[in-house]
Amino acid sequence: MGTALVYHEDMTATRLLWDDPECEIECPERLTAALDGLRQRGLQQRCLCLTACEASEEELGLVHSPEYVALVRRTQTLDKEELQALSKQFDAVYFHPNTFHCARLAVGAALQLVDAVLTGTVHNGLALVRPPGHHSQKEAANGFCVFNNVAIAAKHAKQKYGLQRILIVDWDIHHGQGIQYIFDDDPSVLYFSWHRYEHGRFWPFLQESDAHVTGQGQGQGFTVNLPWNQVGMGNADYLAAFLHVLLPLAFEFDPELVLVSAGFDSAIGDPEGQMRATPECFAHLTQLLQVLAGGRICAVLEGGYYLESLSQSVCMMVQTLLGDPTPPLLGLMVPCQSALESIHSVQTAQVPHWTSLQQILGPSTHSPEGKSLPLLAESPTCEAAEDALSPLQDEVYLRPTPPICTVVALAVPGAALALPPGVLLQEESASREETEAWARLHKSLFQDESLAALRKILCLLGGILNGQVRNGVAATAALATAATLEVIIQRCLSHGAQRLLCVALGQLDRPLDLADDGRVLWLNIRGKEAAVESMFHISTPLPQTTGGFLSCILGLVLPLAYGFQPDVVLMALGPAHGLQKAQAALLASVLRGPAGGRILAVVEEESILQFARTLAQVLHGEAPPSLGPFLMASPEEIQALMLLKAQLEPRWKLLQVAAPPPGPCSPIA
Ligand code: X5A
Ligand code: ZN
Repeated sequence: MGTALVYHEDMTATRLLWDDPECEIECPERLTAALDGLRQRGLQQRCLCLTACEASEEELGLVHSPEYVALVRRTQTLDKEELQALSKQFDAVYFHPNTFHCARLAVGAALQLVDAVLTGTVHNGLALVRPPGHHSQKEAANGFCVFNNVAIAAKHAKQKYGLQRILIVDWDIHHGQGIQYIFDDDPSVLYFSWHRYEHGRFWPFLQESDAHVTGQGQGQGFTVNLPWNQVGMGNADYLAAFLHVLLPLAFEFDPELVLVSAGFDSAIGDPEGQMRATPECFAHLTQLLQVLAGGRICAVLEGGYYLESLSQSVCMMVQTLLGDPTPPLLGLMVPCQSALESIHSVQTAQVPHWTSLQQILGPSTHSPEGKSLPLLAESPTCEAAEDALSPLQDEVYLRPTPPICTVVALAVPGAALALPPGVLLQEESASREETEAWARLHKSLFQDESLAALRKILCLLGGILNGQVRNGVAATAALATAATLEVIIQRCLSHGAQRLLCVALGQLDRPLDLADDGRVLWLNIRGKEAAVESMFHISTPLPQTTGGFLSCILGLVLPLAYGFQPDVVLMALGPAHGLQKAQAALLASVLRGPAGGRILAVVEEESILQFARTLAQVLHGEAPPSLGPFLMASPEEIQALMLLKAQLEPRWKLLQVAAPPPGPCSPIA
């Protein structure tokens, strides 16, 4: 089981034969650049490489009319002038004598990938294809696209495997209007697309790319358009769109398969997109999608025209699909004003269709007379955010994978746990002298057994801090959990960690003598009131519904975690934590993101037998199990979350979900 890479070198055999500035960017080097990058970084060698085969005419017929397929087939024998004349009948398209062959390989590659994932040959994969597909329609080529690779793949997954819910995430910077049209009234395919829109002034200049378009008939609410009205969107804007729009809907939808229309013209340096997201951002977007559909992700290349950025972003995605940790996201984690307006517009359009958004916007927002939330603090304009973002680095950030991935540390023999393959049991302990020195503040709490546990934890933590070990799970003696946390925090701060995020579940108080200097962000999730003691000391009750829990993770924990940019994450399950296994797994899985995979999960000994295996699995890169049916958050849960967010937003800008609309109504204007 692993990651498939589907390709055929014949897909480099179509190219523009005449002068056309609009089409010349769609060139064969796009594929060779991506593949060279994968090879140079040793990523291709780690994938299951499959050679694409042409799709059959029957498979093309899942989306396209026989007449259109016949028309494309005839281009094989046309001369250059005839090809040029035919190309002119479509918008931003060129044909080449090899187009039919390449386009059939592109569809075939997408279908092979879906087969490999749905038969369980691999967990996930990427099809590197040309021509792209998402603009193509039943009877029309459009925007460099000939056949709609991803739409055909979705139809195939429904028809051959009986899937009932497929999520398509289109992160290409153009609107995949072809996919939208094909599944317009189909509630079994949730189509999400963000795209450069500029209020309709950007190609393909369509009204139906705007946020108010949500699908037809039974399919209402299953088309989700997020139009970007300015260029320069960056990592924080993309992350905010995932946390506050896509992921809430996706969890509620509960897909069986995720297809990604993986265009990288949304990355920095691309001449089409003019956006600012760095290649690392695509590692994080991929990792966030991996918690859906049991990790079954099939990505298919769409656009991407700046070869440097394209190849680095493809590497980031494949590396993440393979289970490697995500490199830290650079830049100020502050979404720009225009992005917040766009996010708000799609939330407003979709709120009648999705309970998860009703939770976010508050109970009254979906009724016609309902008012939207009180408007929130200012955020910088796109220009300001742009200045703050670092330019594309010469070398993409690739952390060497630590020699040891995931380690479980137990004081008692761990044989009963049946650890998953690839996860190691910690054998060594830190020296007694060193451990006693760390524990001297709590001498009375650390005796024989608890000291033995602490020795193991310190040894594991040392491995994580010095880069020998990626992450780990450790057991603490029941009475010593709080004291152990305190020692871990001190050890992190005095040995290299600039910022430490502690997510503490259950009855665990923030260590009293910890300075509130911004180096530790303490987030306690437990069964008591929401409270903001400081911008770095926050408590929130543990929601009892799946909807409330998801809102807490996506709307609070992750925005704080990504905004804080920690270099280590500590997740602690203390006494009376009340978490279910699937909840703990989801939390651990997403908390791998903000700190480059460096996370230590500490579990008090009563829960360790129940949680260690699951936590080790997700930290090792497996998808978390499903949370079960989506139940709407209770009014109390929604209120607690909104209260916290309102207090925290001035410091933690990724929490924002609404922005004041510009214009005469605005108090600042
Ligand atoms: C797949 C893709 C873009 C077409 C742009 C035409 N197409 N100006 O990125
Ligand atoms: Zn594109």
